Amino acid sequence: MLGKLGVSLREAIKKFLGRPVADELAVKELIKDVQRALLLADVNVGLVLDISEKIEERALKEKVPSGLTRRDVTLKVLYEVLVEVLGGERPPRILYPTNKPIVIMLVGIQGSGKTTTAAKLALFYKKKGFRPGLVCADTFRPGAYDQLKQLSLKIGVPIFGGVDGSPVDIAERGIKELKSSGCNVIIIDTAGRHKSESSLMEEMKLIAEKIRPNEIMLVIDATIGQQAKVQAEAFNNTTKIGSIIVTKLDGAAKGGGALSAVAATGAQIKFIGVGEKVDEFEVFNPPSFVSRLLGMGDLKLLAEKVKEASLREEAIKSALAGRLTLKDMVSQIEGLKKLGPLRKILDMIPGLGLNLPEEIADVAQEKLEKWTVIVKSMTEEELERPEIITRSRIRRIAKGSGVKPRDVKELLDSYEAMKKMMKTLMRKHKKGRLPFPLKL
Ligand SMILES: Nc1nc2c(ncn2[C@@H]2O[C@H](COP(=O)(O)OP(=O)(O)OP(=O)(O)O)[C@@H](O)[C@H]2O)c(=O)[nH]1
Ligand SMILES: [Mg+2]
Repeated sequence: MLGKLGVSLREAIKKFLGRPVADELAVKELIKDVQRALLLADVNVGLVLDISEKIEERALKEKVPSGLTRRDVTLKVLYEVLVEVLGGERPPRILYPTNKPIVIMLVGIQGSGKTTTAAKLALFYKKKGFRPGLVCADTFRPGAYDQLKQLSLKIGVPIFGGVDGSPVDIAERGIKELKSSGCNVIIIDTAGRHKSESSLMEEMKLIAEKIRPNEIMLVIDATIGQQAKVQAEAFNNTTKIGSIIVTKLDGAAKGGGALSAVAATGAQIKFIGVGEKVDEFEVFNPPSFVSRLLGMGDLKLLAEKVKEASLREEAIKSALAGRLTLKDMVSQIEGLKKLGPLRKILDMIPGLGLNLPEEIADVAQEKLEKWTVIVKSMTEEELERPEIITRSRIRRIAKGSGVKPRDVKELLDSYEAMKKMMKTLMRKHKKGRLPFPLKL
């Protein structure tokens, strides 16, 4: 997939990894190689400059969390910037039928791959357990029906078409017939008589008004590179229920240009075609796409590791730096819990020899929620100096927050335990016995 672009990006990374240190020079060289690869793949020059700037800025400035290297951070940045360029982390929202059948209409200029894609899409839904049906509303090209019929036989999906009438008539009849025979995903293949996007959009609007599909998918041929932008833009401005399928990405020298240009318009790419066969088709998910492109399946993992490591550092530092108040504790635990069990985090600091009190390490989510409410029922004074909280105050706080007095007591006990632990940690730090650098 994206043969050449992938190869040159992977070579750039290999070269970068082969450098003795990931210094400014190495990062700049990597960026140059990435630029070259992207430009060759027909990615827009402005976009390439934008990408380069972002990588340079972030790769050299972002903090390197302990346990990781500048190299890790640079690769993470490269991965993240490319994912962003292709549409971001969020997976595409594929439309599925609920209790009502859905109708999907495919449009696109001549030869873009609509008919092939109609069958691919039908197979995709069939594999997911739905009951797709195909409609051939292409009355323009002789043999259009036969082509789709052949494909439908191959994948074992019912088809409607090959009858007289206007495309709209055929589509309407097809939808009705397939629905009544139990299909719940109806895919309409239309004619691609258009060479330009403007006439295509006109006709698309006309047909769509009549048959009211749930989704219109524009099929774009990746071999046109960044020119895909014009089509995607016109399409995006014409319909609100549109998404995009980019075909022929297998070996398309300009595929990178096509994908990035489409993504830049804000249109959503939902699927890609990666071969002539009916199963050479996939959901377009930028994170996994970029990981494969860069030949590093675990780049997403690395990105998460880097993020987590710096969060962890922050959390520990702020817990140690500030005098821990009761209010802080609850939010601290909340924050730390997001990083996994607290104990595991502190265990990661080698040689600390710290035993976290059980009751804090294992604070359950419900308890944490309870504590959050309890803290809100306390006065500022109580929060600052918990030692003034007498039994009668405990009863009042419990009442105010709708919990039992023993819940309030438990929070106070946990707070004492945590404070003690922090003191031990601080003592170790002052004696210079903390194995990690800490700027307090
Ligand atoms: N390599 C490759 N070829 C593809 C892909 N998708 C479609 N094709 C080929 O592209 C050619 C055109 O595909 P069609 O599906 O007939 O395109 P169309 O948009 O229906 O064409 P018209 O109906 O004439 O507008 C065929 O030879 C397909 O096999 C793909 O993802 N990869
Ligand atoms: Mg066709």
